[in-house]
Amino acid sequence: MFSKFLRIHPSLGLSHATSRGAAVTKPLVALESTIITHGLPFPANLETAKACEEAVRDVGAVPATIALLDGFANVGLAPGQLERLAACGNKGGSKKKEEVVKAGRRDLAAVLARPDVIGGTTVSGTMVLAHLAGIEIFATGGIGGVHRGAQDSMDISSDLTELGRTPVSVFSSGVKSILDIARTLEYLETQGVGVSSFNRSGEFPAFYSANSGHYVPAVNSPRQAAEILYAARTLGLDSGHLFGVPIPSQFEPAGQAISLAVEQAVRESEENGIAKSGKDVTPWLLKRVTELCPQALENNTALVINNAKVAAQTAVELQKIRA
Ligand code: PSU
Ligand code: MN
Repeated sequence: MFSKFLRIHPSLGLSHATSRGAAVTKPLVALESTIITHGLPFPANLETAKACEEAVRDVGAVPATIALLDGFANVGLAPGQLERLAACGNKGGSKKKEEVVKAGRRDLAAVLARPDVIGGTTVSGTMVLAHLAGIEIFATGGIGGVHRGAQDSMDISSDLTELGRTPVSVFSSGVKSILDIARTLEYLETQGVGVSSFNRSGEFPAFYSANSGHYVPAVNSPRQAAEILYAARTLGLDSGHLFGVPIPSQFEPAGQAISLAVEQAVRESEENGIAKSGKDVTPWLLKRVTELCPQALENNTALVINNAKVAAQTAVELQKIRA
């Protein structure tokens, strides 16, 4: 029933397309693809995507990068497909420039109906497809959130409502300070989404910095995270859980300089009207921050790979609990 548009890579060990109740045998970690198509520049996007998959394999789990290609929702990609994603758009240097769309939940059907268009799936889009494939754990860099000024623009990422309605847990370094962190946490509470931080203090991370000044319950190990997920699934909760994983401490010193770049980017986006242009806001801000502060790219890459590792460790622990 779900298989027509779903193409699951054999490495996942799922013999057929599944939804709820799938007999999943390997610890699986979903990875998104908007970060490849819109979030990071070439070739850092390809290097990061490969390194995330490697970090997942290193701890004994199986990575499943998810993207829309050739009219299918692909769950788990071949190396050539990762390269296509990294090179599409403008700057990849590929001979054939392929059309690419940033695909959240609302965009999935329209992109699948056009096999010539590539979809880089956001956190919301990836969560939908991971769930259809029976994958419970998902790693990324930062999720979308409540934008600053959302009281006027109503720009609240569909990532937050997805977390409220789909039982996939997301490991990220929180939300970038291009967003309103306090209101993002409030909105997650409204959606009934459990939030935990791998900071011992419980401070929710703020992407380039481990600290945001906002506190949630702390979780001290992948084992503890897995216990939360086990309880949530056993209870039958239909919502997701958000785990905040702080950036590794050796990358934190540059956080201050990057924060200044973030502030400037947000100011510019307001001045030139970008802040009102829907789905383009986040990619524009991400690009501008990297232009203003090139160090941001290295730190972004480092935290994404670390999040993939912690998510994979949790997937392995969850499987041990169930064994
Ligand atoms: N934040 C980042 N890097 C990203 C994104 C967010 O630091 O690449 C991407 C993710 O795919 C996320 C999406 O799901 O942007 C959110 O976009 P929007 O704000 O339009 O919902
Ligand atoms: Mn938005």
